[in-house]
Amino acid sequence: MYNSLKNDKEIFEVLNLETKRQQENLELIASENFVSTAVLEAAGTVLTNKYAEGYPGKRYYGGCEFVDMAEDLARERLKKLFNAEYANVQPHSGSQANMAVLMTFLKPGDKFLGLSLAHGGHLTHGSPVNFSGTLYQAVGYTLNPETKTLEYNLIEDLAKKEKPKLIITGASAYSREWDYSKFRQIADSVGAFLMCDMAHPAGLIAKGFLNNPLEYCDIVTSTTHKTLRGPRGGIILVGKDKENPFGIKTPKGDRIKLMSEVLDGMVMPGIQGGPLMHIIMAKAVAFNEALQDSFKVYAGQVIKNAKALSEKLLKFGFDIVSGGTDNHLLLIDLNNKSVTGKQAEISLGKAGITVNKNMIPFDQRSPFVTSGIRIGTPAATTRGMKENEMALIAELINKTISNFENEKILEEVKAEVKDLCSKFPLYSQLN
Ligand code: DSN
Repeated sequence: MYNSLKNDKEIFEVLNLETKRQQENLELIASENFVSTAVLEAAGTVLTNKYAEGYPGKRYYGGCEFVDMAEDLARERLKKLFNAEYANVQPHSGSQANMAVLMTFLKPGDKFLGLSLAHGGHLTHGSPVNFSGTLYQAVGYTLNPETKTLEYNLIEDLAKKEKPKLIITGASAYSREWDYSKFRQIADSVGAFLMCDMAHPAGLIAKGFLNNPLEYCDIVTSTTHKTLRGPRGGIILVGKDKENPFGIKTPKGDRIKLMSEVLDGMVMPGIQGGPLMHIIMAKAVAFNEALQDSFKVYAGQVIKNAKALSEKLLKFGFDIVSGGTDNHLLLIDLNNKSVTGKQAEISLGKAGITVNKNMIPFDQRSPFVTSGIRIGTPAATTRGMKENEMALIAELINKTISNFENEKILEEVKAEVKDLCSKFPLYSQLN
């Protein structure tokens, strides 16, 4: 692989450095993962050459008969994976998937509710620096100050007061389960549409380890590169609703037909032009991998690892927000360790452990400093690491944070990390 790139020495050097960084460091960023070499290869194919504005069978360009096959496969595999009735695999990113949904359900100026970014939500769930917070009236719901978990009564009160047209569920930094049926009741009580952005836990939901938003929400978006372990990109899904078992209100007429026409049109030409056909083919490859039984073993291990890591960190006196995790990530409140999120991210980075600083609920510090870090297990689990390695990783994190200004100890941890990573080889064929 990559032989032709050797002619471009500067770029080849960048590629080698990044490959080595991924191989020799411990990747604990909760939103990252390592794709299979099949997905890597699919993302680097001749399909990148093809313009295919439109949808399979209805394109604005000739010569689309084979990329149509790739997109049909991606859509069908994705529908099977989530038992969905509708799937759109064209959004270039999760943000674009969310933009297409907001623009479908809302008019500029309309009101919606989303989990506040400072409490674990996402930029596109109403942050004032994002289109979602400037085009619309976004109101953030927050977590219970004591338990740091969702408090459905408060959300219901807020919904009744604000009367939003749409409610967004889902988060980027929330380690607990979501009760979508409760959100459905709240949305119905105020006549709002219900959306879920399941980007973080999508792979865990696909294999039945977490509640399934498709059963309750009118519409579901996701990225494809987190727990789903595909190429970087976005998707939009609508669940099956034949008997309308949960009383989901339809906008009008045939829900699926209407949604397909409106949503497809909102993705292209509404907010995007030509789809990235090489990425759509790579998505199809990843969805097929996720359909396999082995992916269920993987997804289950991601959660076991997060729980093991959380329990061990608790023993070292770390304050895990909400006391633990139900999914692939945990948020650590570092206030009792006298270190900021920024300092922790930097010192862990020096020690070869990659994490991101993260606001904790009710954080007193700015997003550039923060009082916490977010840690996730999807990438380490892909390397084959299990509970024993999580125990070692907790020790290494503890050693680093306890000595965050001691360069000698950080060097020691870095060597231990490199040794651990060498036992779980990654992309050896690319060396
Ligand atoms: N930036 C992503 C994350 O890290 O969670 C969300 O899109």
